[in-house]
Amino acid sequence: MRLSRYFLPVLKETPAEAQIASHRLMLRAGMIKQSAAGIYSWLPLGFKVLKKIENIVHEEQQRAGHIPMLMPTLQSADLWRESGRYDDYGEEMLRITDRHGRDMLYGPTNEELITDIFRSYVGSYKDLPLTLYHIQWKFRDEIRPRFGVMRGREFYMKDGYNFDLTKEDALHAYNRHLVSYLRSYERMGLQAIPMRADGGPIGGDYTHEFLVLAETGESEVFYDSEVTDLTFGDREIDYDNVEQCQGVLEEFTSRYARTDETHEEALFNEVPEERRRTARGIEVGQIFYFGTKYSEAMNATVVNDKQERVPVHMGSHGIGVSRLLGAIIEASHDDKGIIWPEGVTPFHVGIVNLKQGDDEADAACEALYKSLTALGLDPLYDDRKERAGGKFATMDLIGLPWRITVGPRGLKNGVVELTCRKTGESEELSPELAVQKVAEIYAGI
Ligand code: P5A
Repeated sequence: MRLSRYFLPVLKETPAEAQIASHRLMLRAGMIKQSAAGIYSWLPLGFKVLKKIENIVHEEQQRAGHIPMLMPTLQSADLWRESGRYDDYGEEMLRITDRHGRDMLYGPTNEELITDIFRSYVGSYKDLPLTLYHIQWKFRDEIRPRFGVMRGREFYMKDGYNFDLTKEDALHAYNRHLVSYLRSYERMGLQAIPMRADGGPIGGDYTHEFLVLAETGESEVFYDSEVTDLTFGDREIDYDNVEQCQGVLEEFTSRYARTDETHEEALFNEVPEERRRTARGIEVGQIFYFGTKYSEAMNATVVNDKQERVPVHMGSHGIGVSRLLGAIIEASHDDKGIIWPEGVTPFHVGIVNLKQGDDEADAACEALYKSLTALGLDPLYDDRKERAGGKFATMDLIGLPWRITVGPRGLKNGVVELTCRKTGESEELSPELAVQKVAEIYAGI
């Protein structure tokens, strides 16, 4: 993309309404624009990152054997009356009446809708196990939407639902989700720690939240510092292997790590004092096992091998896709702007032409742009007639992990400059080597 033809409405001033870095930076970098309290338009740069995150989630869900689909945002109230949650959900549910006077709602989550789909088509244990998921907008009429996309009213969520014959099978589905979530967050450059949590309005007492540690996080968390040493890495996992998935659960959840809702001071005090930590965290996902809560209320049953009709065991699993942008920025920024992890960056590399209009510099930038694109990379070429300082400031603000700077002086010696956004370190190399290096960096991502 050439910046002169892109739509990147960066702001010079710091918006007064933004209280935390990620919100400020998303507004300043022209990623989002508020349309109403807690509701945002995703401008091209923000949309690009949103799609990158969504794509990682899709890949990791499908790697785990979960099946993508799409359900609507608007739902009929009838299903929620069946489960008993229509009244329970309270003011957070946005209720709508259509022209025929039918009660509708903008879905805050989809347990009811998916259970209805399941019971309409599945009747035998032979069709299990089954995990369906979608990535769709949700609406929760939060009393205090704040911090931009972090606590929105309309937000983008991946929500998955498993249907199993037995509790054991459903717990395997739970473990599969835990593994796939760990992988997903790491690919986004994040450490998200699974912590024992509370079921809230979704229900179930077996649930973990995934938290990214950050001072601006809304949850208070208590943990054994050893949990921050754990990484999933690129180990191979067989998602059908029950013991392997259970092993990962034990590895990542056996130490003390809890949100304030489930915190137990006495248990926490058993952790050696030097390892006890109290901090704040951003909840970027939650997984639940809730047994037959919805299947019994909504009559979602299958016939087992003894010809008995039994309710299925279920769980649901959510990732806050739009919230993740905020969480990633909270975890990775400096006073100049965002620093995108390579896995989610909107463009792989920026090209800064120090002297637009200079034949040699223009030609070198064009050549770089072509070679990078030919390798399947996605560069952002700042081809505007602007001061070098302004171009650098924009690149730093929007946070591309790598920048190639091209100017007449370097070109005389046959070199361009490759700069790492995170460390600020630069090296001079030939344009060919710079392209090769960028390609190598992204080869495994
Ligand atoms: C699991 C999937 C559920 O809704 N039902 C379907 C279960 N879980 S949850 O924890 O309530 O939400 C899942 C994740 O969505 C994100 N999230 C939000 N993001 C932005 N703004 C909000 N107002 C908001 N509410 C929830 C969180 O990341 C949460 O973990």
